[in-house]
Amino acid sequence: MKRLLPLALVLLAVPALADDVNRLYTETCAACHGADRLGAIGPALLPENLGRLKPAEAEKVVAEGRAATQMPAFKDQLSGEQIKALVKLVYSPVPALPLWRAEEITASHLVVTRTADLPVKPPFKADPMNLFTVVEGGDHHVSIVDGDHMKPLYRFQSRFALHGGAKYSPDGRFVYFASRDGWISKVDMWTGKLMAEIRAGINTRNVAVSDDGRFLMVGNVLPHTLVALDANDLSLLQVIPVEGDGKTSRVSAVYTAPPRHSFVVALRDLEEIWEIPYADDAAPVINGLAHSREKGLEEGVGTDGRFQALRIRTPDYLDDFFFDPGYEKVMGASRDGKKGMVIDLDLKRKIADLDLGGMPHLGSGIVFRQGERLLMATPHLKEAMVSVIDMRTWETVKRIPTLGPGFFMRGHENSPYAWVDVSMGKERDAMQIIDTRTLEIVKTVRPAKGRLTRHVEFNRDGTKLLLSVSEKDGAVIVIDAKSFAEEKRLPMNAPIGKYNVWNKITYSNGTSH
Ligand code: DHE
Repeated sequence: MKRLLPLALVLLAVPALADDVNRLYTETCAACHGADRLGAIGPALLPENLGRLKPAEAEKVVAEGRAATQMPAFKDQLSGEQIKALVKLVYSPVPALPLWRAEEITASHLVVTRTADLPVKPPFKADPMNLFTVVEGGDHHVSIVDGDHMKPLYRFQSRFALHGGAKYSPDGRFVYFASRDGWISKVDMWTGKLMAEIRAGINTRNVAVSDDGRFLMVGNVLPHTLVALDANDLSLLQVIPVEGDGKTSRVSAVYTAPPRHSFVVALRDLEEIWEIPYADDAAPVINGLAHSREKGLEEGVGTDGRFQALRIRTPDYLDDFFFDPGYEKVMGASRDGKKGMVIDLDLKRKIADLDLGGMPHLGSGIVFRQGERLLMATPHLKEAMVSVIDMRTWETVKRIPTLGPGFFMRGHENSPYAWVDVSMGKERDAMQIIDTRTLEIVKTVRPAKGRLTRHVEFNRDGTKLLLSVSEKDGAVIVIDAKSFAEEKRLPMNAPIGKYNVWNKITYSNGTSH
């Protein structure tokens, strides 16, 4: 028979247990992950930052350690119960929203290499515009690959959990990364050397680079801020609180809109898009208002400093979005994933609805021409199809059924074929190839049977493409873009995103920006 503890004893035991686990955390984890759980040499241990890791996997990491990192195994030191309690603790919110203000950001700033110490010519024989950056999520490394000979040049450790696309300086010389923990790193593509780092947030969505190469804008989930950095040495320029109507908001994503010389920002908790002009001759935002054309549609956010945000009200929250090639219109997907809309950034209002269910992953969409038509295609995270939308009429011209919901789509101006994964469904090893002239699937390939395969990036001239087998003992596969024949495998540790310098700096229609 179970012995029941008297109620008073149970009540006394609860705080005691909480004290125990806090003490355990301080003794075992705080030195690397910070006493406040905001991260130090190890990543931040907050529920927001751990969203991609299941608690059961976290328990395994505590017990067995993490290969190729400084995370040791604790299974000989801690009991199963203690490991469970620690994991429960790090998945619970910290009592107060942590501060990450200008002073904390500035204190984290590190300049590692001086530009003057870099070579003036590439120390390799390959087109520097045809290099690729490959993010290897398995052991948090980055490889720089020579795209002419398809061989790795450098491999270096990155911050923990990079996320979002790598972004380049307009001349392609430097690459910028954002980690989910808010670290922004700048690396020289010609040497693989780390130039500078700064922690712009506690939990970051992504980073954008201005088209003139002068500024970076970082969008944060924690705290609710946008952070402007000097692209040269990553020093802090301005912290912009993301707030309006008495509420603050997380950032969904920030992108640069090159012809507008502005950053465009989608917000998670305000029904607004923000546009932040960065040109020196941009129209001023005065007392929070700027050249308002339609009352109530446009307001500015009065922060002190160079960067001011123009607010465009939207009929819904936009979690994901995509630009037309002229960067005048924004296609947005609403939070419930049931519909979409088109916002005109000049008119500053919604101009059309989009017939888009199944949670389209617009950020992964591509644009291509079909005769006179300008079409956009997007995979869906929750439906087994690719939607094709006419960018003049905003009609859905075709829904192409696929083997499963997908994450990423890619094309290139010099190839008639677009590649899409179906990795959100059961057939995670399949890639489907769509002929953009007929909008039909022409082939399904499975280069690594049963293994998670997704994310394509073409080389500079569109003749070859790289495909990721995104597993620990995975690979990047080099494929001929015409025959779809495999040419080579580069072994890599859970590679996900790959980013070709030329395609990115020219804002190719077939890739993400
Ligand atoms: Fe991403 C880009 C949002 C989950 C890998 N992802 C982006 C971007 C956004 C976004 C807004 C564009 C930023 C940019 O490039 O500047 N991602 C989200 C989510 O909301 C989502 C669904 C949930 C979340 O965890 O935040 C999500 N993403 C994932 C993953 O699970 C992936 C597969 C693995 C991972 O690393 O977490 C993943 N996301 C990527 C990659 C890109 C990306 C590789 C860049 C794609 C590109 O080609 O540009």
